[in-house]
Amino acid sequence: MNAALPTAASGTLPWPAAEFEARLRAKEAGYHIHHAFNQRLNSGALAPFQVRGWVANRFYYQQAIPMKDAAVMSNCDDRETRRRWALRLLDHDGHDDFAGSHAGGIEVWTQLGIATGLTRDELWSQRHVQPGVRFAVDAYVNFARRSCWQEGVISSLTEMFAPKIHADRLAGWPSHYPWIDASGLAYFRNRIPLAQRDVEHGLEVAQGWCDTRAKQERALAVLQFKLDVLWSLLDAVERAYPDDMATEKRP
Ligand code: AHQ
Repeated sequence: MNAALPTAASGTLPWPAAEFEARLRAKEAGYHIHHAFNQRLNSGALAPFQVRGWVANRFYYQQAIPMKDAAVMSNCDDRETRRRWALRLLDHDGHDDFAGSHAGGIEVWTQLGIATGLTRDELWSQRHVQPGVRFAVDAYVNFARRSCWQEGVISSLTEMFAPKIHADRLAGWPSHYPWIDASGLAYFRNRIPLAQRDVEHGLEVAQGWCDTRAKQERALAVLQFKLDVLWSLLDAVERAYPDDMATEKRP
């Protein structure tokens, strides 16, 4: 009697590439676009202090991204990958004269903060950053530091779902939050093509690295970890800025 031949269905052979990608994309169900705080934010249900609280806390995430990306680079022995990955750092930190379109995403997010009524010092001092936000973001950076570069790349694939959340903001905020100057929304507009470029690279790495079923399953677990980072960040922001927050404590 021959032992059952290994098959993808039996859990021993890797899934075909298209099925593996579909399973990665199916994780969208856990993306923070579905978090109650994000649904209130993008439907116009939040007060200005709550929007400012979110912007100030997400600034901590944005500032961490180039450090996370540098951690991935520091683990990467492949020059071709580093050449492509280096673009991500420039996207966030800026390049050349660091002015205008060269200022970088962290500066553009600073402009978003100022458009909501925060000061540059409020953002850069990190004084509004909540413990749960700091823990979630630091967990992401530390994951990149201690993981192989391929898993670090895979963890960025939550951006497969990011174009929709940016599009929601661009579509809704001007009417929901007319008190925010429309120029402040530039970060969301700028990020969409960059996210699409980065996801293309990330999926190439995931497909090349995950040549066994175990690695494919591990990639799904890595993506779930990052989804949990984003979800936990919003949990902490939601808890910090309740509708009945004392007026004098509001950002
Ligand atoms: O503005 C975002 C960004 O620059 C990045 C980089 C990428 C990564 O390396 O993990 N993920 C990411 C994300 C950004 N914005 C988030 C949002 O909701 O505005 C989404 C987030 C992501 O989907 O991972």
